Amino acid sequence: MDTGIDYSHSDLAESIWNNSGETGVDSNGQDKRSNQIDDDANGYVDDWRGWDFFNNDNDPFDDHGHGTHVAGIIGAMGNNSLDITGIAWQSSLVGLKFLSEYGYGDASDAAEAIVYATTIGAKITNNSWGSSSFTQVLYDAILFNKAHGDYLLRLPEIVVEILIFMVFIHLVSISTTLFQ
Ligand SMILES: [Ca+2]
Ligand SMILES: [Ca+2]
Ligand SMILES: [Ca+2]
Ligand SMILES: [Ca+2]
Repeated sequence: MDTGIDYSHSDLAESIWNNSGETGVDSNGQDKRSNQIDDDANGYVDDWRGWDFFNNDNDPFDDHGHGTHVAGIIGAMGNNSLDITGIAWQSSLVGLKFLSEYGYGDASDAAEAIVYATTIGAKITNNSWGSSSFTQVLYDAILFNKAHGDYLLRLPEIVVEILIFMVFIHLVSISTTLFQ
């Protein structure tokens, strides 16, 4: 949940989530991704790879850069000789864009994105953003998420991944020291 994801990025492209309800062909032989029909009846037309809640369109492409940056830390593909390796690089990534090209957005769009993430069964949402004021609509969305059993951050999994990452960093620093 951020400014979107550059889903064409070579180190991320293979990990981008696809909505099975909006892919394939419909009964008229049209591509469900672009038939302008809400094939899975979830309230979003042609949302085959996430949603742009800021611009209200089906293209969550990152026009800022921050969302792609954090997506890379989480899920950049490992063992591919490209760029970096994410701390959980076998994850499936869905871009839920609610922040603009300037990095700001509305709590109501964030709330919609949380509900969307909950509905598609996302296990974790990354929330690298904040607000200084309480918003009821956001609070309600968090309660909705909680009621569906999927906490926004599943702490044990996150902790394990961070520990693995720290061990990795430690090994890198040891090997760097050895080879100096
Ligand atoms: Ca849909
Ligand atoms: Ca469609
Ligand atoms: Ca867009
Ligand atoms: Ca990589």
